[in-house]
Amino acid sequence: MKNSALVVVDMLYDFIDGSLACLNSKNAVKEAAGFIDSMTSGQEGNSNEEILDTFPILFVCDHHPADHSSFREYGGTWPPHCIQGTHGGAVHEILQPYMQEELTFFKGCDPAVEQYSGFEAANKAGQSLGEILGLLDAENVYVCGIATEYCVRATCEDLKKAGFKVRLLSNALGYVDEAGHRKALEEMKAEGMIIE
Ligand code: VGL
Ligand code: ZN
Repeated sequence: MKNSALVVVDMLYDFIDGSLACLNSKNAVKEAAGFIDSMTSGQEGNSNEEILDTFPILFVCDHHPADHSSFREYGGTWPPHCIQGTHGGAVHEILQPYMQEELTFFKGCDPAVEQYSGFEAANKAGQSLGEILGLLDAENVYVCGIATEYCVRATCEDLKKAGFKVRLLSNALGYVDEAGHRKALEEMKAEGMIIE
């Protein structure tokens, strides 16, 4: 499909079954993979690279140093998570085949700075998510990921501000708290995001 892209936010092992395991995460990963299949089913037999030519999939990854200020031990509120180079910081294996270096964005890399929004993330070449989505000429941006109340929401709000049509895949979300998730969805709907 032309002018569409998918942003996968923090579908990383620590948020799925690790130190910050979130509700519905395993199911959310399966839903995300199913969505990718459904968007690319007309392209059966094609390589993942060809799929990405027509339906770009961008990955946002929490990518903390071991002494990040968001960790309790260093004055923050979270247990240590998504430390650079660890299994906990890796994207779930069923989504890994769709990853490309230039479409993978890292955030939370500076020990002193908390970054929830994918818009603050950069790829290896230093390009931002917004910059690349602009280059891809994406109009509809589908979003899935973890956690609804934090990084997913912050990313969606920045996408909306930047003028993209945000389509939130509500079955492909993991969350810290069920009531918080529902409230965030309601509020995002009111902010103009499309809940799919
Ligand atoms: C997140 C807590 C800490 C998230 C990241 O991805 O929503 N939450 N770091
Ligand atoms: Zn984090």
